[in-house]
Amino acid sequence: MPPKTNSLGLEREEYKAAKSTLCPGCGHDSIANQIISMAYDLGINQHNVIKLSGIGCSSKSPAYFLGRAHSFNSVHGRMPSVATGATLANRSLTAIGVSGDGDTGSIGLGQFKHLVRRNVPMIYIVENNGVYGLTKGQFSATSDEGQVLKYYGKNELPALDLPLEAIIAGCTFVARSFSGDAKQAQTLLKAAMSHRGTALLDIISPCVTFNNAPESTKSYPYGKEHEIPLHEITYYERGAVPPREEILVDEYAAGEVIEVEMHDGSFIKLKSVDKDHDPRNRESAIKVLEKATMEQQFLTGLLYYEEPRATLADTLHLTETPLVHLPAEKLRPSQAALDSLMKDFM
Ligand SMILES: Cc1ncc(C[n+]2csc(CCOP(=O)(O)OP(=O)(O)O)c2C)c(N)n1
Ligand code: SF4
Ligand SMILES: [Mg+2]
Repeated sequence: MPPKTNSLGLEREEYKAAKSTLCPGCGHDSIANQIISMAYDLGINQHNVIKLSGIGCSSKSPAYFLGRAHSFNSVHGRMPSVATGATLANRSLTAIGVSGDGDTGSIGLGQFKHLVRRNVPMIYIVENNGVYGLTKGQFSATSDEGQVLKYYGKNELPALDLPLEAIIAGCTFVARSFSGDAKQAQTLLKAAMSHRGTALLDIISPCVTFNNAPESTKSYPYGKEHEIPLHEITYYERGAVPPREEILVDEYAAGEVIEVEMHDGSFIKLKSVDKDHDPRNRESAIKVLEKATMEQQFLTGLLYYEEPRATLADTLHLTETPLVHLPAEKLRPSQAALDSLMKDFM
């Protein structure tokens, strides 16, 4: 039997990259596998993708997926500024950033919030394990308040909620998932690929070496037992027709279904499970997250979605032609223009 291939005639194997050097069972490896499956299923052309990361076990992940894509492993917490530059220099690239809770929530929080505020078009994945895995498990900005770790004592500080930070900063696609829920994470990844603007995916990704005790909200046992998906989510590629019996309604209440059309004509269908949450309502998304924090609920799914707003390249009125493809004479002022400018200073 010939091997199974996708719309580009490629096998899933061809979307893989280097062999992982992370600890066996690390949640980050599940996410790399989910990115591989997403890209294979959607028939993504890897040459049009740039992978970006900072520093951390999570930030090593881009080495383990899409081996034919462009890649830039930056400095700790500085991936957002590199991503901003890369996506401005070549607006035709699809950017996939992988970061950690330390990389984004601790050292990189300022950079992250400005990336979101500027609406840099990219998928921004936080592999959130609630510790600094690479440097041996210190508390991060998303560690549980009151958590006790053998070598570091008690965490006295409240945790930051990265989806909440993203919504407040103006993010138009905000989701949370669990590395142990491969189907949901893959569907959200596919939807995020169709979004025009920053799409934040905060994926709880357990560190099996330093933060996997059942009472930690970032552990596998906790996630498996406490995950509350807000809805069943299905992604339909552009042109796909959903089964006929599915009646889509405008008003969203528990048990009903909404359809959210994405920028590229694909759409997602959300069927609420037991929560009355409309992801198109910003106030409701903020309230749901505040309540989840107070009650230690592990809610997953699409938390907030808004019609795409101008991306940074639009705001700066950049030409549609990627800057990297413009000839030098279009990028630089002519000698005559410079001479005339100089005259104004004389
Ligand atoms: C400027 C700078 N400060 C500190 C460090 C040390 N450092 C490396 S990775 C890291 C934290 C990584 O944590 P996280 O982003 O959560 O990734 P994880 O390893 O948990 O996946 C720290 C503090 C560094 N490399 N550079
Ligand atoms: S230390 Fe933790 S985060 Fe790092 S590879 Fe091991 S399990 Fe994963
Ligand atoms: Mg971490």
